[in-house]
Amino acid sequence: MRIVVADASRVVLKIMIKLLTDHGHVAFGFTTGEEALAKLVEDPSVDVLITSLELSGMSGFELCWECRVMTKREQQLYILAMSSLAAHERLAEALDSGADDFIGKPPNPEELFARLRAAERFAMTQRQLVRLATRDTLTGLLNRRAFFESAETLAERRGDQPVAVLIADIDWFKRINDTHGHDAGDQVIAAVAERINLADAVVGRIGGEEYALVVREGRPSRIWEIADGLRRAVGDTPVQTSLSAIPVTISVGTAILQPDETVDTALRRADAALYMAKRAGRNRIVA
Ligand code: GH3
Ligand code: MG
Ligand code: MG
Ligand code: MG
Repeated sequence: MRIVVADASRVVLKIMIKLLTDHGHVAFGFTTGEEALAKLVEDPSVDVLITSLELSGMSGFELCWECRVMTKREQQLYILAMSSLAAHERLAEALDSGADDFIGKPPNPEELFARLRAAERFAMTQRQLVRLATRDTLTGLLNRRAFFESAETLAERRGDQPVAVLIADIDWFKRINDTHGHDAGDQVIAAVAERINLADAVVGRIGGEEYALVVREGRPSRIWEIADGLRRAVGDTPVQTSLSAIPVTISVGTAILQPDETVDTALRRADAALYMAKRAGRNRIVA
């Protein structure tokens, strides 16, 4: 795991970091709460914070509290509070400040690793829950709700950077189901998802055979190229299912987010464009 340790004593830090690194963890030591917090805010991949409650400047209690407020993580940070003072009084206070668990200082290595194993179990459950809540099981893309959440967040923080939305819908999909069966249809849905899952976009499955993307792009010609790239990625090669190679095409509608517009309304405009693409014969883009 990736672990941040905060303790006022450089000696304690050195010992703990050696102990943690020897056990295969990646550890970062800080002598103040301010520095530890800065690391946690900028590095969302940290799993665990082990903090002494007695820090100069920002206290360990404040650090616990700030972590809960400041680090907007999809995945929770596990906080292990460490104190040499009257353990029981401080325990309640530390937990109320947002700590998950508590260990005496200096920590007994066996106890420390047992508590870190508990943290690991917690983190794994958390990851599974986040995945179940946000991902579509068939394609692994964001599900409808998570797509809108991520897309709106991206849109809110876009600043001067323009953003566009795209809707892609598989053409004549009912025929694919009717001709090749529902299982093959599912395989087509998954294969199309893989082909349109652009690395630098928020991508979701928002309907049965309907996908939506948000890209950081405002130039109409580039948006059209992105959309046509998706169209070709799907249409150029038939989808190989367990039984047959199925030719598949998509139609795409696009819209550029206007200032103050939400993803939801822009997507409605993209959907209207998609409808026109279908009317015009499918396997095409309407911007
Ligand atoms: P169009 O070109 O106008 O989009 O025609 P279409 O046949 O694709 O029409 P429509 O979008 O209305 O059809 C979607 C069909 O997708 C209807 C539904 O039976 C099927 N479908 C929805 N979800 C799933 C799924 O998870 N798996 C499979 N196999 N089929 C699905
Ligand atoms: Mg349709
Ligand atoms: Mg369709
Ligand atoms: Mg559809």
